[in-house]
Amino acid sequence: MRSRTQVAIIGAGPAGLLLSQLLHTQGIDCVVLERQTQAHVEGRIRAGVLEPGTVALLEQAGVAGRLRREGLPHHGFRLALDGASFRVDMQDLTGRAVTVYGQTEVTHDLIAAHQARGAALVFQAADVALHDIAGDTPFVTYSQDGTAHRVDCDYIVGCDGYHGPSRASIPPDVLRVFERVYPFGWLGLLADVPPCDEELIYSNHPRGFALASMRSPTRSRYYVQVPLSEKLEDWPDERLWDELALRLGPDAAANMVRGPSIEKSIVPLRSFVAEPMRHGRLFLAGDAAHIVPPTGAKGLNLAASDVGLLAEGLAAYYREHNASGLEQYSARALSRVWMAERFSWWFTGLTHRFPDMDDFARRMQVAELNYIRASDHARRVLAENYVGLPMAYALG
Ligand code: RFL
Ligand code: PHB
Repeated sequence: MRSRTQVAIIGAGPAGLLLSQLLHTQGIDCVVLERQTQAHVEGRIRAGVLEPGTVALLEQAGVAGRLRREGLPHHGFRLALDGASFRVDMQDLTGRAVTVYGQTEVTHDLIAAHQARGAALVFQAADVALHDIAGDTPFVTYSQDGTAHRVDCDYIVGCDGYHGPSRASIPPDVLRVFERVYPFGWLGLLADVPPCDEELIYSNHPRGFALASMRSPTRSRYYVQVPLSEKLEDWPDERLWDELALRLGPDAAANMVRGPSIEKSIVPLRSFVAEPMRHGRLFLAGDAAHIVPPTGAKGLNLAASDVGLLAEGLAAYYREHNASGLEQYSARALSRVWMAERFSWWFTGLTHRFPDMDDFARRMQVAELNYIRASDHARRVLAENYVGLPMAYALG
């Protein structure tokens, strides 16, 4: 079966779904092709913190109704060193706040909006392949239920995550990749218990990093740093709760409500950037082009700022034949990406135990955390990055 659209989007994660919704508001026709089932896409537990810029894009896309009602505004967060914590007041330091609202909910709201308007959102699209990306007549092929499909288009946008086919379609002599793999992962736990604090707690502890986060007043999300060799079956819930109580410190432990996990998984930590984010008629957005360690809560937010830029560029192109936004997309997106990469790498280094860390390196962490606690300037640098750097920083 053969069809035609203006923009073919590969991947129905937050990047692909938000882009499709933003393009819809501009009257641009697109198709989203997703390999997994809807249930699989909606069931993935991932990020939880939205920058104000991401919330603004979801508003612009017309999908922020439930987010406005149920999202939790967070004006600050806590940093703990060896169990004693202090607060970083984002609102006071930057005038802005983040919103705690799960990626699962964002994805759910975006899919619901697509289905309500009967948009072209194809689940279980197998063998997605990109063709003629460097030429003038790009197209995407896939199969579904044994039928072969071909979608002709003006542009292809690869929103298919780290393992998808889009980045792999760019010739290796064009693509440059930059990478850091960290020697540990995060063991995460989701449980239907009230959070141990009103705000998030990032903890640097001699036993390793821990994070207390949440999804709602009745659902908690916790993480502990673990070696990559660790097996999930060696972490029954009670062991994980004990470890969290130790690493987060006595105040958090006193308020911690334990309960059975409803999800538990180990995620490796990686920094990765692929340059450029455009090749011919293919654009990359979100995890397809870059990965950050989750410490800075930037992964989902970068996916959103990429597609915000791309939607603007495509709108100008279709509205007034102005291709400058599309031409500048890669450089502008990468400029912001690198700033978020730097922050995520730095915050990971500040809060985690590294296997090769000597006493000097530990003292450096302690001194830096004490400096952040003591200095408004140092706290403002942290808060400005955490809440999300203004797009203007990247536009030059
Ligand atoms: P996604 O969400 O990975 O979506 C990509 C989509 O593309 C589909 N796909 C294909 N579709 C068609 N054909 C193919 N051949 C395809 N191959 C793949 C996939 O099925 C999927 O639906 O990327 P996107 O949209 O760029 O969004 C990025 C965010 O999801 C990501 O940055 C964050 O979730 C990263 N991340 C976290 N970020 C945080 O800020 N905090 C976290 O706690 C956090 N936890 C996580 C995470 C990422 C994880 N991954 C990717 C392994 C936990 C995990 C497990
Ligand atoms: C989460 O709630 O999953 C979360 C929050 C903050 C992070 C990472 C993950 O930095």
